[in-house]
Amino acid sequence: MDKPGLLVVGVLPDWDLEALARRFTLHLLYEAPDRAAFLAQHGPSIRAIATKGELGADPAMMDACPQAKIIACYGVGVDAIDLPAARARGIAVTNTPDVLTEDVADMAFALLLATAREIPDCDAYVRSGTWAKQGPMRLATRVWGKRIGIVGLGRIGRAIARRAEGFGMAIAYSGRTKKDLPYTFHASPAAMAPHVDIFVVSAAGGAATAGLVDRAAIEALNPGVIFVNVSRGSVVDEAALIEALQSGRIARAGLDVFHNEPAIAPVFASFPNAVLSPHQASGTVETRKAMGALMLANLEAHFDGRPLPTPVP
Ligand code: 8YV
Repeated sequence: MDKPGLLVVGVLPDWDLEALARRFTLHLLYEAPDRAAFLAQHGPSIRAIATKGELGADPAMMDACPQAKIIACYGVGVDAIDLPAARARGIAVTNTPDVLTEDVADMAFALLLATAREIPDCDAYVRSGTWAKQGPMRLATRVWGKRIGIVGLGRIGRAIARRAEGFGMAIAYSGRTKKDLPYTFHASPAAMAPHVDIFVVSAAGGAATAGLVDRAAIEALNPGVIFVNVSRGSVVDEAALIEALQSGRIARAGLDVFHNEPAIAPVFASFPNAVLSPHQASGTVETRKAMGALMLANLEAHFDGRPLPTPVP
């Protein structure tokens, strides 16, 4: 029997492509020089779409693949998938929650420690021989025991908070609802901003949170604050963020996500007080294998007529 056609929107590791190819006929959209022509040619035989958090799926793609009744996302964030359009077409959407939570929280702390303790500069100081020539390096700033504020206390936000407990921090959060947790709740990022030394963004992306960390929130930050974002660039007013980095209100920033990835605003590269990362928070072999396996499990369940393991409501 012919294997069902699967549209693969973005590059996936070979181990995933091999596993998917056992069950599906793969159509690799990312290799196509002309996307529209590729979709026109293969769309009619495609019965499922495998996409990625940052690539999503738009209505034109859905319309080009009228037989596709599932979009499986390799990533937890489905903000780039047009969910109402999928719903209107009777297309199920799945994502990969939980399996990446701890890695993303690790990355938030990696960026926090790297910025506060100036790890990239430490590394350069040793490699360049400056240490041997000039002696001890300038002093950095402490992480443990500080006041951390987390925007969005979902799965990832809670994993960041658990790590913050280990660092003896006073923990605050902002979100839609107050949770039954021993952390201080603020109704908005702007309300939380003046009360923290470290400001971490971990809210889900999408229309509901676009610009949630607005200019008012950034201008309410304590001068000297450390700013970390591991969610989506869209959650933050990037112009205000850039101005705050220029003025020094934000003393240090650890950023894994940006507007317009991967062609981000070039000015970020000019900030000596920022540590930049290419949307890499879930980027470990272990987690990416788990994400690929969960995406495949969702696709298999769909074609076997079983309940989807992780549907997006
Ligand atoms: C990306 C992510 O999906 O899970 C998410 O929402 O942003 C990431 O895990 C990852 O880069 C795979 O493309």
